[in-house]
Amino acid sequence: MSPIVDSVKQALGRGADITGKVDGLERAAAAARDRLDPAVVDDVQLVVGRAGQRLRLSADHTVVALAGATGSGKSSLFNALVGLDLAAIGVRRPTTSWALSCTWGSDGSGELLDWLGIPRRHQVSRDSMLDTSDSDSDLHGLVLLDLPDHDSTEVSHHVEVDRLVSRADVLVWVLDPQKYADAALHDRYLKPLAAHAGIMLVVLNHVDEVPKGQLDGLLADVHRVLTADGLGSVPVLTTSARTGEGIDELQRVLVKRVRAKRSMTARLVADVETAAARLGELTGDARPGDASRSAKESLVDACADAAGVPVVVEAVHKATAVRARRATGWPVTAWLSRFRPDPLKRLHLDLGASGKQLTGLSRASLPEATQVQRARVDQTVRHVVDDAASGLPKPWATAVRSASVSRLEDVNDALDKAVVATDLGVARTPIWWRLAQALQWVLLAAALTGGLWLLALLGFVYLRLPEPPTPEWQGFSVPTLLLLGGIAAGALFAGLSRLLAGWSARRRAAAADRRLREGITEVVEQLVLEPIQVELDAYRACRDGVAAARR
Ligand SMILES: Nc1nc2c(ncn2[C@@H]2O[C@H](COP(=O)(O)OP(=O)(O)O)[C@@H](O)[C@H]2O)c(=O)[nH]1
Ligand SMILES: [Mg+2]
Repeated sequence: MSPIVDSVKQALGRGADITGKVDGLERAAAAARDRLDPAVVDDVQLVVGRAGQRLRLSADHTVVALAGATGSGKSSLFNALVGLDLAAIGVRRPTTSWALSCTWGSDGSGELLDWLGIPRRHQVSRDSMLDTSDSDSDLHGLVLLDLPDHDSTEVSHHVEVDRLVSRADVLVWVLDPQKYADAALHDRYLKPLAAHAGIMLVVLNHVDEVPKGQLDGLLADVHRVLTADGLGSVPVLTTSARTGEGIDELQRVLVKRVRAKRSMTARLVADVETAAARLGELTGDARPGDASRSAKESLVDACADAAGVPVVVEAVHKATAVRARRATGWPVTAWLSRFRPDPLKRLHLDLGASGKQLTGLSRASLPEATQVQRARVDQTVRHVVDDAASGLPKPWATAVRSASVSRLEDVNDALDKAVVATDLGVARTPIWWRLAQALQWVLLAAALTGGLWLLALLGFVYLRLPEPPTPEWQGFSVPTLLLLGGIAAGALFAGLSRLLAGWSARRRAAAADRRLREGITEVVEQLVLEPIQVELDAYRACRDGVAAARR
């Protein structure tokens, strides 16, 4: 959890509601960073930061800002509420470029005023005044601000107004009957704050100057203009700072707000919800699925093809068959087959475990992927992306798309490495090969023994010597049996071994295929699917964060 949210949680007792919302908005902003319009994300993060700061400051104080155009009567109303002529009226001296504050019950308000940026010399404490009246205790906790004119030509005034409008808990818009429809006020401040109706008041000042009989029509028009801003629910009061009319009512309304102590959270909730709505507009409420199993499989297939897996598997098949035959065949033909090339050696893949450690990172002599194979990989990636990004709003779909190709350049190399690093399982010599080989040698020895024996007998006949007695078995002479039996059994067994060798080769090829695909799946997951997954997770985090902020 972030430090901001932590401190927000510490400030609890101020409604777990708002902390959950700020938390959600913060998560959403973090997930949207580098994915959505940076200007929007910056704004949202500002709101998160501001909310966290305000929540850490005094919850016992309600900051009420008097805002409005030059001459609308902000300073006059400020003085009327304070009961003293603190604010300079009707003047535009440099001092008015700073807001003036008056605090009722200043205990613990220092940090809040610092955060609001009110210079010490512009801070007044109502407690320190001699003439504290009864109504003062009602306003305990009020921090009243007299803002600079929002329509001032001085840039520093605007900056000050904007900062305080964004930080105050209650906004009182002081309007002049002559200028209440001023477009600058409505476009710059009121319309963008439509979600803040709950923390706003409109005060129509200078009513002493409105001819009797025209007031109702005027109020109706003010209401019409506010409704057009989306602020139809904002209460409109009428005052005259000159005659004192309506000041009591204004004070009563402020007392109510200060006592309820709800304005601060209401302000933050409105801020958070407005910011969340902006993110929500860009994010929507899609439910993207993860890359499907079938999509993964087709991606692994395409990559396996491009990496030459079928070529390697075929080589494993052939090499195993050749080696098995060489080991288990009739020794004479087996010896001759040594002169045939080994397919794995040709691909430089028969390196054994230690050889691989030395050269594992060098490229195998596999054929380069063809254009068609590469195109198929690209197309499959696009397919996976389309699948994953379907239903996502544009900026998020774009993020998924660029994530999917962010590491595509590394894929070829990684696939080569995966193939070279895979143990193809061809180094081991199966026991049955050795047994068969031993048996073949025994049979060959028997045949040779029989043959030599017969030759010796032939020598006796040739030299007309008496033939030595030759043992017989079942009426056949043993040397003949040895010679013919040895050859026949050797040939028969070699045939049988050939069948077994074929089976052995198929098994090893299948095992090599499986292991190679495991390696390739890893590459695909790491370089293609994971980056996509990160974007989808960010999307969900943003969507859920926005939902939590708007709940
Ligand atoms: N007739 C009339 N004049 C007012 C009223 N409120 C303020 N004024 C005058 O309007 C001028 C500007 O007032 P000020 O309080 O300085 O307005 P600010 O610029 O909004 O602070 C001053 O001359 C005030 O005396 C009002 O309710 N009725
Ligand atoms: Mg003023």
